[in-house]
Amino acid sequence: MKVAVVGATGMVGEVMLKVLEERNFPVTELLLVASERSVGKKLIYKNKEYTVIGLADAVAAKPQIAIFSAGGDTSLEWAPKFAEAGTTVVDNSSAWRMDPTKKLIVPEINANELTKDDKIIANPNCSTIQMVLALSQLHKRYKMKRIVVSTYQSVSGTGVKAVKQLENEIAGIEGDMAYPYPISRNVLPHCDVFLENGYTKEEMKLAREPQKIFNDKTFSVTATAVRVPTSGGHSESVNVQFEHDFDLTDVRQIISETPGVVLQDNTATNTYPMPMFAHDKDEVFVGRLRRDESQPNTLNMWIVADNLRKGAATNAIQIAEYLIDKKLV
Ligand code: A2P
Ligand code: 11C
Repeated sequence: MKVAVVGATGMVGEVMLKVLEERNFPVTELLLVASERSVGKKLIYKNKEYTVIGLADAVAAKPQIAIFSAGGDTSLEWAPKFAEAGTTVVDNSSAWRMDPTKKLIVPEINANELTKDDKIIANPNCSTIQMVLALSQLHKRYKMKRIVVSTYQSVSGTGVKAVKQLENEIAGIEGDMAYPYPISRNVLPHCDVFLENGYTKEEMKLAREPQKIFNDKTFSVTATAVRVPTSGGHSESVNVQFEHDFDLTDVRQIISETPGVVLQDNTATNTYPMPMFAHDKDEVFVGRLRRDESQPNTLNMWIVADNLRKGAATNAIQIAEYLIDKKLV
């Protein structure tokens, strides 16, 4: 496969190269693409040096697959150009997610919707991916009615500048601020920009993307997204009400059998998911399973994943693997 990684110099791009290498992705030719600022820069993949190229050169090279993580504006402008040249784009930005003509894919849930005609495929938001994957098999069995989710999101979700802000604050160094307030020793109920309805963009992604992924509008989601001073790994407290009642033993069994999900749930041994355990892992970790005693058919759970892996790079690469496996590219 001739593969382009667009945004290869970025934080997600770096993880993409690592994941492609780890999974021994069938790369025959690799194009590493970034902004004009980075053209000529050298990057290493599988011990070999590659020179970063610009977008126009990458389109002209007609890769079979282009995996994008270079921001929404780059995707809006360039994904259609790649698609026109015959390249299938897997896009990690929010640009195309809610476009009714584009599919929003978590491979374990809905990759079977993909066809050869899908030339731009959207990767969901990181906090959405881990939540829907953890809930996917429970939804099948008990049918979700309503989700109330509160997130505890790491600074790596914001980008390099935010990671630097946290590091500077811990080291007591003055520097540029990615957030309007300090993040060290603080918690910001503010991920991404505020919208007219008083929610943030991140909260609305959590509210809307799951229905599209499950192709099901019969359940609803309300979210509060919070930034916490962890460097990597997003955590979520999820309260989910089902149509049907459940048995906690069955819930544990279902979660432990959900592809891509690991159950970490034993209060006797203080076993529960944490960002420090999820770091550099491709799976989604679930624990603190307990019945919400305040209303029927309702479950409380805690979900953690590496937001740069399953939340971004790994999910996008799994989509690309599916396309190859099913001969859709
Ligand atoms: P560059 O390093 O040349 O700026 P991050 O999410 O860590 O901020 O990274 C964003 C990625 O997207 C980087 O690889 C960045 O390249 C790339 N990028 C940003 N703007 C553009 C653009 N206009 N065209 C191509 N790549 C871009
Ligand atoms: C965050 N979820 O943690 C964001 C980062 O729509 O792909 C990813 C933004 C997106 O702030």
